[in-house]
Amino acid sequence: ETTPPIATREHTVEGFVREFLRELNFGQGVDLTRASVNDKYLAMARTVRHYLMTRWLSTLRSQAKLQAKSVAYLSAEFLLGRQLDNALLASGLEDIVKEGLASLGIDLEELRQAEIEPGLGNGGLGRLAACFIDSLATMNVPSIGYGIRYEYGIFKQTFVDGWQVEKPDDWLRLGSPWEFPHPEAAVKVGFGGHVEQYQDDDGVVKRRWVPGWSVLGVPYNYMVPGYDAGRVNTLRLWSARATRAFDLEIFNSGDYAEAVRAQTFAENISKVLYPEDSTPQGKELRLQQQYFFVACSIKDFVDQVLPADFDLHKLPDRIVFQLNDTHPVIAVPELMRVLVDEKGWEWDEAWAVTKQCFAYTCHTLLPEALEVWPVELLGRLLPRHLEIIYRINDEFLAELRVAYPNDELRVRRMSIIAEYPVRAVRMAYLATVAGTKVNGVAELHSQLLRDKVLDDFAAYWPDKFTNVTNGVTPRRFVKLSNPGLSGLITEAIGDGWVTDLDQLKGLEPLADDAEFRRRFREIKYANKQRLAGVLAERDNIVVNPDTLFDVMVKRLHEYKRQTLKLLHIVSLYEKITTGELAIGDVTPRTFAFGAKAAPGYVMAKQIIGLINAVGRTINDDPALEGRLRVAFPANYNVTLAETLIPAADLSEQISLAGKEASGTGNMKFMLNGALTIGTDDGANVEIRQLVGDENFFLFGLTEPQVAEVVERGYHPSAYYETNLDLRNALDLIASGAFSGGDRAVFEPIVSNLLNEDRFLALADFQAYVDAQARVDAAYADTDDWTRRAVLNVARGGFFSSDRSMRDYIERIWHTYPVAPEA
Ligand code: 26W
Repeated sequence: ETTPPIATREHTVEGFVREFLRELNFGQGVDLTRASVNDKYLAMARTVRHYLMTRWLSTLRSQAKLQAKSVAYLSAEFLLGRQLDNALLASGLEDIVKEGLASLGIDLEELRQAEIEPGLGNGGLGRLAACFIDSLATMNVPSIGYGIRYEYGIFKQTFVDGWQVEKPDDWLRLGSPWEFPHPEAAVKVGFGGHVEQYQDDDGVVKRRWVPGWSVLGVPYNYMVPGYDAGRVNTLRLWSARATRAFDLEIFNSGDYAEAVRAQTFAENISKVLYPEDSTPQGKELRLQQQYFFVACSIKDFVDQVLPADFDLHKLPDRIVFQLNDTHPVIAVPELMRVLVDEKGWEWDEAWAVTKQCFAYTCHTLLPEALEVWPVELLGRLLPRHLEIIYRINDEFLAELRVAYPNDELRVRRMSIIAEYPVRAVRMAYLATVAGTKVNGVAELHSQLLRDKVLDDFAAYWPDKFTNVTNGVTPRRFVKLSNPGLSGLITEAIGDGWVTDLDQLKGLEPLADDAEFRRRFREIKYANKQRLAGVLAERDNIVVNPDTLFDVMVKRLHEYKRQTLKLLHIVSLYEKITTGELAIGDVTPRTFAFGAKAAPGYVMAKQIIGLINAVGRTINDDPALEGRLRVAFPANYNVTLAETLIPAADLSEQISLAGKEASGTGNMKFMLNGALTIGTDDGANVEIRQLVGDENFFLFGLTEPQVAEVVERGYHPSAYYETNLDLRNALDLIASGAFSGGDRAVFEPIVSNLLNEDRFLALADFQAYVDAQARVDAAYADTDDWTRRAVLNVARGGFFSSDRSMRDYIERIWHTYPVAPEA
């Protein structure tokens, strides 16, 4: 058989220059002398992606031929970050491009800065999905990511008088060179309507869904290029369009305005990413989004990806749908509906297949973050799915009643349907019942899932539960974001670490090498200078690279306890202003924050206001002699993380024990040579085990201690009354010292801490301050600090997302790598 050839590009400077000019002239329709930065960026992006095309097409071709078992990673969020550098790295074009652009008098850095990052995620969960697909491609694992092409990503954060104000993230406005739209391959998705009974050709009574309305899902493909000649996998994001029938009907009725409105209605589904992180709003549009992308994806996989003659009974040998939290769990009844209603299978037959096709990852422990959909809403939007969920639940409960004949209370506890406060579907329970495996994202988190959140299920299905500790991609978060350190590492141990991060172990002996430490320190210093430049340019913020960079970047949430860090800062300030502490005895520090608050999360927005207010006061106070500074750049995102993290000395991971599922920022800091001050929470536990107690600043209550304190009855005011430093800090905030004398402004924060303090910030205050004193002492010995920093890098290899992928493969997916044909 003859296979048509795939076009290739010439990997030379001249070849690149030719392709680039062709894109600029023919693609953008401009000549270099008149090209804008955006023209050049777009031409550059298209040129680079052409260099990846051969690998992408041959990956697709080999997958079509081999039909190897694949992973479909279903995620409502993919927080990709900028694409250009990653594509350059993956295509091995960096040197050629630098030379080629230079010969044209173009500055690569300027083009880099022109890219608007696709912020299609909120935080940890979305960025994790992006790291995972990078690792899967690099490791040659057949896989596809499925998600939503939001027209507006995570909002752009601005500060007005220190208060967060959100602006729409219009990330597509200057063009989107990384995507391949396929409107001709749109799929139709129904909503609403009713379920009807009918007789099939054999006279059997069946039920089927008659949707009330439908929309089209248009696939947009993105390349997911593996590092160093790996596969180029696909990320397929769905965009909603009105169906032709939908608006034609209304057009024919003569109501033009109504027809256009209908179009807007349909397209709203993929309009905007919900900025809620951890508190579900129960909004109808959000359920529409979830069903929309999941229905598109299943249809796509069954009808397009699989060969036409595929026997769906073999589906579990060909695919595993990994559910990234509960957001895509409606896929379970959807696959049942496809098999039973559309393919005409028996229920039992369909359930036997369906329950082998899914696995579920839980990313939280907060009870309020567990999604539940009111039956009223679900039944209105997806009536057939609700029926299917009821039947899954009926059969599950019947099974439980056999296993636990005298324990009706337990059976009710385990019901997928909650009865209170309203009848609702517990999506985590549905995922647990349907999935082959349920995993948490760090050892402690998985343990708490088994022991607390899903304890009844773990007792019933002990083997279903497993752990896969999160990881981060070393390509983006070390190699690209920290070129200085990457160069030093490669010089010392070769470049194998980029795809085999355990090789960082080879750096351990160098922690005792004074010359290595000197160079390591020099790189950290240069990274601080680079950050200082970015903050000056981007935010008009001045920071001093000769200070300790103490960094806390993550979503703003009470459980993460930005207020605890703030109390430390305020306490320091208070002691200096009262003369209790001489300014000359204070370790010069730059406290950097980056955090977005969900727009409706009032307390989180208050805390942002307070950080900025404290920052303004401290930064303007000449008595501090510039030794303390607060830097809170607005709109923390992946791009900023890439310069902030490599510049950090100290990583703040101070959530209340038992609340942070894993954390992944903690891993990025470790791999970039920051030391961690942290609680015994999430993946901090594993970080500390690996790096050693002596190289980690541990403080605070442990999870069992937290449980005990809460059990006994927690009274935050007791800490206020007995701890003078804490009282002084809180009193200073309450006095209006940071709000121009207005005591009302931050009163809600203070009274919340004194009266409720759900996350025990006051209980951990003294331990935190003591740990910060240990940080100061350790930092004073510069050379020894560097030794510990080197050990953090050397012992961080475990936190590569490549390792996470190996764990998923071994414990959950049972798939195999398949290299693309040459
Ligand atoms: C709107 C409802 C909702 C509920 C939960 C939205 C988003 C969530 C996510 C589960 C929140 C999230 O991003 N969790 C984070 O996942 C990371 C990756 O596993 C972990 O590292 C973080 O600890 C966890 O908070």
